Amino acid sequence: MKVACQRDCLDGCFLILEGEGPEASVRGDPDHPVTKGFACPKALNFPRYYSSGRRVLYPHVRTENGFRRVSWDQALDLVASKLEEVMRDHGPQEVLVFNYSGNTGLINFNYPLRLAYALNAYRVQYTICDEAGELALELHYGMRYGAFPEDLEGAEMVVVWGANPASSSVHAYRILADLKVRGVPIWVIDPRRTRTSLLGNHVRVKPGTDSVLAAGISWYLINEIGVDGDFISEYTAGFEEYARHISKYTPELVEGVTGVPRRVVRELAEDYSRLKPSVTYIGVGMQKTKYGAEAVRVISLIPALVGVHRGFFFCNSSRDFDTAYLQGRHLGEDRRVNMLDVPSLLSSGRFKFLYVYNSNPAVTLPRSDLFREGMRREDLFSVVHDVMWTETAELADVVLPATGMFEQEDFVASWWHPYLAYSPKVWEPLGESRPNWWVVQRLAERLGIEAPELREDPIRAFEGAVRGSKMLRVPVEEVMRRGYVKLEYPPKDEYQTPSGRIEFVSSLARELGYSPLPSIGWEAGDRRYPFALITSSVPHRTSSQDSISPDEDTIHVSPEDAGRMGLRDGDPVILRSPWSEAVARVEIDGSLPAGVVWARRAAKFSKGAVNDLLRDDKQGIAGGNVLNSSRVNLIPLA
Ligand SMILES: Nc1nc2c(c(=O)[nH]1)N[C@H]1C(S)=C(S)[C@@H](COP(=O)(O)OP(=O)(O)OC[C@H]3O[C@@H](n4cnc5c(=O)[nH]c(N)nc54)[C@H](O)[C@@H]3O)O[C@H]1N2
Ligand SMILES: Nc1nc2c(c(=O)[nH]1)N[C@H]1C(S)=C(S)[C@@H](COP(=O)(O)OP(=O)(O)OC[C@H]3O[C@@H](n4cnc5c(=O)[nH]c(N)nc54)[C@H](O)[C@@H]3O)O[C@H]1N2
Ligand SMILES: [Mo]
Repeated sequence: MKVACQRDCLDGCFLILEGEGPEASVRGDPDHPVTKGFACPKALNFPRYYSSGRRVLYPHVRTENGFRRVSWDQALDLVASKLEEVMRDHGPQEVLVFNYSGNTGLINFNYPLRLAYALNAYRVQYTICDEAGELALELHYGMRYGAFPEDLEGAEMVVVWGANPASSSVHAYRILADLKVRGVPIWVIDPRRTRTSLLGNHVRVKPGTDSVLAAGISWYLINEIGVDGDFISEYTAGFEEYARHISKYTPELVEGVTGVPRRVVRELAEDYSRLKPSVTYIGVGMQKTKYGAEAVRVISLIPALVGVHRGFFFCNSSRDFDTAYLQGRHLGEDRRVNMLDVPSLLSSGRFKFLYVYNSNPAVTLPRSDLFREGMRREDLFSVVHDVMWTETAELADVVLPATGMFEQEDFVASWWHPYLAYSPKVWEPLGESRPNWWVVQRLAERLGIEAPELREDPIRAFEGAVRGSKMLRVPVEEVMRRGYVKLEYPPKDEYQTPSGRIEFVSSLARELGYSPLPSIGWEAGDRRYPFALITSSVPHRTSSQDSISPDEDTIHVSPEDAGRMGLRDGDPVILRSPWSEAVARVEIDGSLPAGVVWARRAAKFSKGAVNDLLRDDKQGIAGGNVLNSSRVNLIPLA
């Protein structure tokens, strides 16, 4: 049985699944051009994970003494009547549908929003991941697609900038490891030493200063090494103004701000000039900083200086599918609230009805402590549809069981490679679990919503969304029959900006009210919170998923800081941010520089969670998050 992984991950694997239940086996499809016959540790664990005791098997309703199992009819009747009550007493502006990326199947992700639109309710603006960086690319390039896996395979040089594919994209890591064997230079820009940084020249930039480092590389190219004048005059606009802007970021200033010696900045600039085509693999991790999307702008413009068409990769999800149709946007008003604001809004009394699917915001949002506080409000009715008993589900008024990855059909597209895959239903749903679209259809019936979109068969809905696509050249039935097909992206040298060129000075930015030139910047440190707190992915988990037993994570501290503070492995410390505290055990970690502490994404400590401590303010662009610009103090507890 062949299935497509629906996790929010670049690799978008095509898997071979044998058997049903915990003993089933998973391997990568050897014929798939990117999966190439191997799977990551998460996928190998899927059969056990999806068969585990953490599954929500039946609908449950909260009572005074815990959850009580009810029938689907009872649960749906209750949810529909509460929803009607809130709509009548407070109006749709007090109803919030919160979803994100627990399942990235195009149907499972999008279809349920039809209910939100039909009600004129609020939905969320997706700002927790890479959206700000995506807009950053659009400002200068039109569409955001860049290098594909085959471009990476053919690169003469690779710069991995604030990403850790050894954890977050094992198929990209495999390509990098092969390139290293072939002697292709690899640069890795990351404050931490990682398995990826061991592949090449490791540049230990100070957290949050990447836009300045990118300006420094550009400075050398423009002022000393030379740029590709022919390319610049044929394919770009605004170079002179950009060059003047960059001239402020002198080697002295760049070295002082980023901590990277100017000799290294120059060497990297020389490699950019000498080794072509290169691919700069830009990380979401780096982008989650105060100037993260600005850094994406400057980094993405380096290839334009040396004459490489779209020589970057950040997110290839530019697709011409009619997502608006799949989401039913025509059914009502487009009311959105920035995800990052949801914890503070909920805890301050906003929204009376909350419907969560595909997400575990009680541990994945910044200020997750406020999210949990909000969920405890008496005047909030909350419904969580999830596969597992998560931290968010535990706080809900009604918990509904969702089908696991192999128990539902869907179409899956990657944000790295160009293949669209079909994943059939191959396991019987466990317990009474149901897919996302099924639940909203049943609610719509009960609410008397007439719109045929809320009765539409999900496969037909998907067909409606791809009917006009130029990228998908075959009928949906053929995707289902073949398993996966390659989407056709526009050529690399086509730029969909108003001028049809790479715009060093972005006209779209001007139109949207952003600075037409990248706003290069960095934040000063804060003595009261002397440690930069970085969180990132780990190989055996996707965000908050994949754990079968309860978590207790550690806070990683550099040997220098631990030595200075007299901390040993396992010692408890208070982690204090300007608004919240947690208690965690220390793990001394030689991969960290002094002044930086690390935990895995969505880590849970002996008291509190790492996300409680994180900043919820925004980047200048697209309301993007600044999770990795968070700061804490460490206070030994013993
Ligand atoms: N195994 C696994 N794979 C995943 C995921 C997962 O949870 N687990 N999540 C998926 C998702 S949703 C995403 S968005 C991607 C993310 O994948 P990546 O882009 O690789 O992101 P992260 O793993 O969060 O962080 C990568 C690196 O950014 C570094 N970093 C942090 N701050 C800075 C900085 O200021 N400057 C620089 N230069 N580097 C910095 C961190 O030290 C870390 O090593 O991975 C996807 N793949
Ligand atoms: N500290 C810190 N926090 C982070 C990040 C970080 O780097 N550091 N990264 C952020 C990023 S990049 C991302 S993308 C977000 C991800 O944040 P979330 O969207 O919350 O993602 P997950 O934790 O992967 O999973 C969400 C839930 O979806 C459920 N689910 C899976 N499949 C289905 C389904 O078919 N139906 C339903 N109804 N539910 C399903 C899972 O069981 C899980 O409970 O986390 C963000 N949070
Ligand atoms: Mo993400």
